Amino acid sequence: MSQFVDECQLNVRGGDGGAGCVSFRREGPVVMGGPNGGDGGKGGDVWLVADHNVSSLLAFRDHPHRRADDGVHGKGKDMHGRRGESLEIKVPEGTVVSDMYNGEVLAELYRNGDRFLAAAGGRGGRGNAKFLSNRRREPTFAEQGEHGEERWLKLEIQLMADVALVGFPNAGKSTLISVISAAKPKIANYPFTTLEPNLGVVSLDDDTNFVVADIPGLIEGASEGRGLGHQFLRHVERARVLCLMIDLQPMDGTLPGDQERVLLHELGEYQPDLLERPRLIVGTKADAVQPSELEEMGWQHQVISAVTGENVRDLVGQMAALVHEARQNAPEPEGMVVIRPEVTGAVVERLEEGEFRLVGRDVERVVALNDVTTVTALNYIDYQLNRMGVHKMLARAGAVEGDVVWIGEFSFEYQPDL
Ligand SMILES: Nc1nc2c(ncn2[C@@H]2O[C@H](COP(=O)(O)OP(=O)(O)OP(=O)(O)O)[C@@H](O)[C@H]2O)c(=O)[nH]1
Ligand SMILES: [Mg+2]
Repeated sequence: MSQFVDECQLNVRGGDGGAGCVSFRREGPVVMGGPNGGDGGKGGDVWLVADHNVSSLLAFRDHPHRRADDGVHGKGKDMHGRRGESLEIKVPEGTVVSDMYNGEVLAELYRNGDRFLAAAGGRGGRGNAKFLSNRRREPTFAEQGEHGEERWLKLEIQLMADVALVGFPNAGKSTLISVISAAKPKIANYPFTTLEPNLGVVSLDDDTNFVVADIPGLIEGASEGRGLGHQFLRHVERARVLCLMIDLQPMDGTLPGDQERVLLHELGEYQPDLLERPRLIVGTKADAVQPSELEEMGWQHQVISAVTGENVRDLVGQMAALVHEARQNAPEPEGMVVIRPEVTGAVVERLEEGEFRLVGRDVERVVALNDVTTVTALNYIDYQLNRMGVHKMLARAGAVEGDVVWIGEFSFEYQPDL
């Protein structure tokens, strides 16, 4: 039995964008032709993808860092750098992804194929060919690639039940799950032994496994809040297949037919389409009843004994078949993607006295030049920042002449417009 890790931390990092290139055409007697530096390639993205062949988060425990490839730098002769290859990390179905620091849920990857962009690769830098303009005939700078996004995530598995075991208290639900899966719930001969749903993975062979949920017992009136069943009906709601477990040796003597009627009534009251779900009906504790008693009760359905194992394999086979069919019919996964707002433009932050910081993807990009020491590069930066309204923003934030303004690693002295 493979170890089951249901929570882990994961550090993801998109690839860095490749740098743009500074290069000029050299042809014949022309000493320096036009600029022909190519753009850097975009860094690869990191995606989390739900995959039904992955069953645990174990792989991340020893290797919590995952990184996509960097983009390749641009070259001369207008050659653009190749994109960094994206990384697809397979996670089990039912993985819930949240931000490790603030706990915010970012994505729920429930079904095979659901995907989430965990860390975007950085944009590639533009080569100097892109900076050619009427005013700038010889751009001697290009952009650096942008860094890939990096973040710490918490992954948790919230298994979704394929099959929900639904029955009266004491019907033998926990006993069955303990026999067909590795789940080891408490079993006892009194009602309401199970207070919280237990989940177990049933593995038939390498390719076939499904999740069974042992739900606390349902009683008449559960849909109106009686007993424990009510709050757990929502677990039933998510299951693809229902298995009604009817106690053939009920403590309180409720006839099997009445149990079946009550269970169906409660399910339907809670949510009518639960009655449309594929379902199996099975009598439990077959070892404790005589065939003649079954006949007296008018029992028409199959019977099992979790204690002797009678018909259990057969029941598991039927579950697998219904689950398989239900999976096939399941609507195509929508490929859940969560889009996070991104700080574009610019925001002014006040640091200590006389210092400010400009934050935002766009301003940061403006200064991401390979060579910020050339006059053309500095002119370019000044022109772009002005165009973005940064000077006005700084004035409004109270900047005065000589104050230091930071953008990333780059800094300049503030000069108010004269
Ligand atoms: N003879 C016999 N007894 C069984 C069988 N399955 C379960 N039992 C007994 O029935 C009692 C209740 O079993 P559980 O599996 O705890 O029942 P449950 O449906 O999970 O009950 P709740 O959690 O209270 O809803 C226990 O004493 C079991 O040993 C069976 O196949 N044959
Ligand atoms: Mg139980």
